[in-house]
Amino acid sequence: MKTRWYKDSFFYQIYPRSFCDSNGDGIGDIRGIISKLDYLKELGITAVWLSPCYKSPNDDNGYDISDYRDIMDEFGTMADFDELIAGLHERGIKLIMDLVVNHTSDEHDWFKESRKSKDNPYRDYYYWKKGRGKDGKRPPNNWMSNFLGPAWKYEKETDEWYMHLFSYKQPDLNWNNPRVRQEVADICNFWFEKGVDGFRCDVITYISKKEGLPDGKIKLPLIGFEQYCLTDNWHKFIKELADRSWNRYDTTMVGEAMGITSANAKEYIDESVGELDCVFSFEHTNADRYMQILPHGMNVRKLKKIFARWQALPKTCAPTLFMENHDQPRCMPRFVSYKCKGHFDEAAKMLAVALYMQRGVPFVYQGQEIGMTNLPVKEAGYLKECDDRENTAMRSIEVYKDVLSVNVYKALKKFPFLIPVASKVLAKVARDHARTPMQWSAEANAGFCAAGVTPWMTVNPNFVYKNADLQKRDPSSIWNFYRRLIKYRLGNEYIIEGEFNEFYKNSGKLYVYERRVGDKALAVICNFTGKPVRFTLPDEWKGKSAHAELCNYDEVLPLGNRTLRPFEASVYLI
Ligand code: ISL
Ligand code: CA
Repeated sequence: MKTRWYKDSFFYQIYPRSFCDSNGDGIGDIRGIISKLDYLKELGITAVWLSPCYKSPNDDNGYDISDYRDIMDEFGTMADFDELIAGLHERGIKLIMDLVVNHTSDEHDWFKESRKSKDNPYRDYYYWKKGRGKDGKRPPNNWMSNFLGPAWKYEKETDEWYMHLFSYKQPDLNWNNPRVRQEVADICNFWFEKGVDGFRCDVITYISKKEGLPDGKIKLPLIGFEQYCLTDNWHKFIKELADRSWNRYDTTMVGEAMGITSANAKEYIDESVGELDCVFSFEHTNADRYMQILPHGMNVRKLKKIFARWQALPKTCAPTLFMENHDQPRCMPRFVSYKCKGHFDEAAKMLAVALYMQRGVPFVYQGQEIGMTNLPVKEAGYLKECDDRENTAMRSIEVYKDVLSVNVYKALKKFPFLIPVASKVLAKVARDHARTPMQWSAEANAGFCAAGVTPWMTVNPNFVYKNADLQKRDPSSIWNFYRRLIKYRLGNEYIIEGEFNEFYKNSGKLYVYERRVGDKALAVICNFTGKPVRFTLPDEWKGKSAHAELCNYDEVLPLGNRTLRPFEASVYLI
């Protein structure tokens, strides 16, 4: 049944709340997406990953679902959704949705029942436990929520605590209950029957918890991680779900997979396993974090090492290729680490070449294709780094809306002296940065919503010169480069199947590799610095005729020993 269509596709992630507002309430919606289908077609992508659009009270922007078979009021109706999927399919674009089944919303009917009494038939859909200490006033174990604070909330009605690995409005489902597992299979099948082509599975590695829910190691920023990530019955649960649902359709199943790394990936994503097709692993997006918390500049050597480890996996394991999503800060200029003043566009294009000429399943996040940046906030002195031009600085504490950012500030109320530090960190890593409205044009509200409407989230002021409209008309824009690159990549046997060989592995400035098929290869050369860098041909490439395929400068220079221009990226067929 599975054609494994993900092997030759290009995904585009849509975060619906921030994509396009069609009805003037300042919130992106499905009809807004429908109005941009031709835009997606023009860009050339072949699949969309749509972040949650189900019924939700929006404590975590739709990652807290109160009805898995209905559409969020703000986003429209099921009829709109049906039109969306038809419109995508008409254009040859597949659709994968977001499957959020580690937890539900506390406003889901199951949880409303569950919390009523200990003998309610839904009690066992969730984790309920007595507290510790003689009066039961301490949480059942020491696990910490991924959104700060304890992973348990006390309910006096039944004198027990329920588990929530995220916000207290996102109670964890108990997968040990066979009824829960059948519900999940039924939900997947409901959407597959509607024509959905797959799912991105939210925090899927957390669904199985260690028997007895024992205390976890204190390994900041999390406590308990090893007790709920990929433990006990994980494979059993996923295998069962794949049999009952995923593998019965021609799907692509992408796992969001904290805990899966290049070292253990084979056990989870090899085709022979028949569970997930590929995963988002966060090794490379952590290459700029010190102890997983404090960001510093991207470590290019470390980044290359992580890329290379994924590339070295057997052909039956597909890596994903991404730099951004709705939880990550913008990749520009984060991933280049060198100052890119004066060369912003070249750097953005170079990153695209470095990433997407590799083997794997490519994803681009809305706005990445025009080089959208983090919000310019005062705290980090980040202003100048953010972009080429001056922006109006804003105070982050006033613009952050994300439950995680808000929790950080709440938690620090008692320690006000830490707020400036937290602000600096958030200025670089807050999830809010990826959630500012898509910049469509230089019109009011960046064309995201009508003039006079207040968008739900602050628009990045750089929209006046950084927007899709302008870039589509400029042949040398980032947008037009992405479009060319996507077209070049699709169907390209070197990129899809070629062997990956890297050169100058220890260079902290250059990323150089080839994608070989027999005696021909694509040669990929990327300068990660804003300065000219001397390049010497690797022996393997000497004396070969070379045809220039892709370059981020208008003036294409031949392959040879020469000086690379700042952030130059050149691809040759040799
Ligand atoms: O984004 C994070 C920190 O920067 C992560 O800890 C994030 O919470 C984690 O990757 C899980 O993310 C997914 O599940 C969350 C949801 O808030 C995220 O948006 C989603 O991508 C809970 O459903
Ligand atoms: Ca709207």
